[in-house]
Amino acid sequence: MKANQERIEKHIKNLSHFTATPNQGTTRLTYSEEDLQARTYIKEQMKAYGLEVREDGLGNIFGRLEGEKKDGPSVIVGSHFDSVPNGGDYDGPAGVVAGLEVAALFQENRVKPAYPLEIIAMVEEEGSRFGGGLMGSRGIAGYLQKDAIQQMKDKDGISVPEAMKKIGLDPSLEMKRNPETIKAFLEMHIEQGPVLEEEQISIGVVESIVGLTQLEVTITGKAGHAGTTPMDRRSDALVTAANIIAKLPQIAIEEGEGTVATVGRHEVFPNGANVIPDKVVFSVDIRSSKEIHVKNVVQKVKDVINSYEMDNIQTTVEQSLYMQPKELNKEIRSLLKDSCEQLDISYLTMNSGAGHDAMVLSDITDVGLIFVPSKEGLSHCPEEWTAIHELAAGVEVLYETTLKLTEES
Ligand code: HGY
Ligand code: MN
Ligand code: MN
Repeated sequence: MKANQERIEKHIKNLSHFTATPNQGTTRLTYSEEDLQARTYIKEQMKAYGLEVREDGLGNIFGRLEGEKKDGPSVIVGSHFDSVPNGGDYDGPAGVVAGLEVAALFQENRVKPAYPLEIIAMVEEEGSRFGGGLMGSRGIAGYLQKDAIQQMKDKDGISVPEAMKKIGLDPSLEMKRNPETIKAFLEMHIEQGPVLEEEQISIGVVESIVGLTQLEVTITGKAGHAGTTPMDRRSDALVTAANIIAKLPQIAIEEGEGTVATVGRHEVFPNGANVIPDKVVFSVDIRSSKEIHVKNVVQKVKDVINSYEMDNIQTTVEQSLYMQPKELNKEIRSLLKDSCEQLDISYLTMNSGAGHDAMVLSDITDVGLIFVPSKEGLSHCPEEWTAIHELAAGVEVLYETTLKLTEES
């Protein structure tokens, strides 16, 4: 069954318009005006494809096609639709559009599945507004309680429930999904790396996803006048932070095995050119394919930070996200490979250095994740790009696999 490339291209293009930074990539923060525009569009498309639409207690969007087995567990297909600041048009939306196209093909071919099909568009996978990340899928998996959600605030101090209400969502609804209502979850995502393009292979069947953690580090010193404070009487939070950050890459390099550490977000207070900074907050993102390396690096980073504690410099480290490495379901991996072979689409098996909602949902159901090529391996930047025909190949693999998973077993 061929996917409709015009429809796929239309959805990708339309979703790319919902950005706070036109001509400078996609910036679509969760529960923002741009989220609301994208959400409205996605719900309209779901209804057009004959799906029953609802939003859960975090604003994850579900479009449901009933199965013959009314109360049977659903096969869920989709991804996230939030973005990093100035990101690309494909990270997340490629998987949501793939879900929409699978639903369109079910409708076009009048498929009456035995098990229900649900298309999903999840929120706050990147963590760009509320920190941490994987929020939508962690809510579904039951890892987030209502009081924790109340504490999750953006840089302006707006909480998740407040932000939800602002765009007409209802935070009192249930977030957690009963695992017995899910048969499987399938996600298509751009690779965000160079392997598929370099090997000229169409599909990556993902075997495992790296373990990852995000730390929130706060360095507190003493504010002062840049001109009148002698150099030997300063407690400069920014100089301390810079000394710490400069040491982090070497910790990851020495840990080896592909371990990575990144300081991506960094805020200086009060951020005046003639003021000695009294506070710096920065993130540390640490990943490795083996959990022991993540834990080792976290400990070494904490030791470095503690070594800068002195009378006028205080430090704190909070862990905003921790995910163990995940191996994805073997049966679904072989179903995905069978679909590639059936369609004569080239594939290879690979591991993921990026985190995905699939790694969270693999704790409560059987999960499959496929990659499609990223041009020059670029992602999390406006240059992110995947050819429509490559997206279509991924959709066709998903469609065949979804047919198998939703039919009478
Ligand atoms: O950071 C990641 O790996 C994903 O893009 N959220
Ligand atoms: Mn991403
Ligand atoms: Mn993503």
